[in-house]
Amino acid sequence: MINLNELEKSDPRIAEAVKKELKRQRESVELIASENFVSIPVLEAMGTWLTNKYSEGYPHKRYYGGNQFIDISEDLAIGRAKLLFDAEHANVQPHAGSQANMEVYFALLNLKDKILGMKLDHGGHLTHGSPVNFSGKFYNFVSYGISKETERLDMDEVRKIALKEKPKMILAGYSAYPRNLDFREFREIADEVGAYLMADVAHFAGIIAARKHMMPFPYCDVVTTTTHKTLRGPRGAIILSMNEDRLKQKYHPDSKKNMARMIDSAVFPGMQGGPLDHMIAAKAVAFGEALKPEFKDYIEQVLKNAKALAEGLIDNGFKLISDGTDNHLMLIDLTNKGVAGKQAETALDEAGITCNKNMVPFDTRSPFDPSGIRIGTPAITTRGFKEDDMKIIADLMNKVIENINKKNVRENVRQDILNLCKKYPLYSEIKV
Ligand code: DSN
Repeated sequence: MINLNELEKSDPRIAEAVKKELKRQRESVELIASENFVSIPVLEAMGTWLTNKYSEGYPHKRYYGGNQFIDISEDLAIGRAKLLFDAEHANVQPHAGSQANMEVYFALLNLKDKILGMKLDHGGHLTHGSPVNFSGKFYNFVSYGISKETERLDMDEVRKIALKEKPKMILAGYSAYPRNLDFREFREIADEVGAYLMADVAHFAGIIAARKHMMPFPYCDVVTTTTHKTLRGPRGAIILSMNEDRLKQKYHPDSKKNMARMIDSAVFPGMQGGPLDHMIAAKAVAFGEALKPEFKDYIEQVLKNAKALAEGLIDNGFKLISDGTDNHLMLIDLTNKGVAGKQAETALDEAGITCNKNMVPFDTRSPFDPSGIRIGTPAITTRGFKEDDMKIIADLMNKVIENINKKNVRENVRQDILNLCKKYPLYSEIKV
């Protein structure tokens, strides 16, 4: 049983902040599309003495002694990750998604090489070439976006850009795109221009693991994902790759290099030192959970809830990018409601609904005060929310947005949200 008894005695100010955060999570509707609530076993694994160990290297090949039990944990994490994603190789040591992406670029490319990725304001990620991020500074990123008419990816356009730019790598993946990706089409384009195909599936890894999205392998050469979004594990990331022989033939016919070795040495010693062994153990626990049939039910409900929430919002006059969703997230352009993203984020937060402001494609406003918000259903589905609750949430969101200057409306909605949250207790086993 997790409690904070010792923390309360030794550091009451931190204990207080930790307790208040639990109360906030329990009493609000968490719609941030990239967040989730891990299980108690995952929390327990994270809070162990595995954090005390140094284990540079990989299982059974370490630079420090005393790693026999760390090896068991990392071997389990690797084996489960491979099963979840049909991968031939898994590196479970990346500390976070940005590191994982950096490690792949470092493994396969030279500085200033050209990468074709999705535009940030069309749903791409900071590490997909933003000029303020290492990716935009160290590599030569060119980008594809969505079509203005359909608000979806136009693969003919991606192909045209790839043929013109001849990138060394094509990057498929997003952090704010509400539709599925077709890895097979990306592969065809990559083959035409002789590029590596990398997928960053951080947002939809859980949907892939539940086999509710096209599998990235065998189409992609390498796949990165964080472990804490739809996959519902601890914070962190992994890198997956495919059949070494195929890659050897394709890229390095005469050398001993292969994808697995290149990735492993980019992670350690290339970019990282000692792995976070307590987090790797927690990743293993979460992957074990994701291999169970219940995880498939969970992801199905995430998708049903997203569809129901999208419908509820559309019924309330909200403009959703691409007019709906295939996955766990929705991107809402608030222009027709006369409210900006930042104002909406603050007002909804006061009412107990947590989301984030977000650029929308072709946004004319700034990233600090964009036109939209992004929402998603992974966290509330973990709590047990169902389709009927989505209709209620959509109506309450509309109430707040339509009455953006009315504090009393927000206070009334806050009460409705508290009542809704009481129906689905969070971490009721934890008494702090
Ligand atoms: N910050 C994450 C998200 O919210 O999508 C991506 O890394």
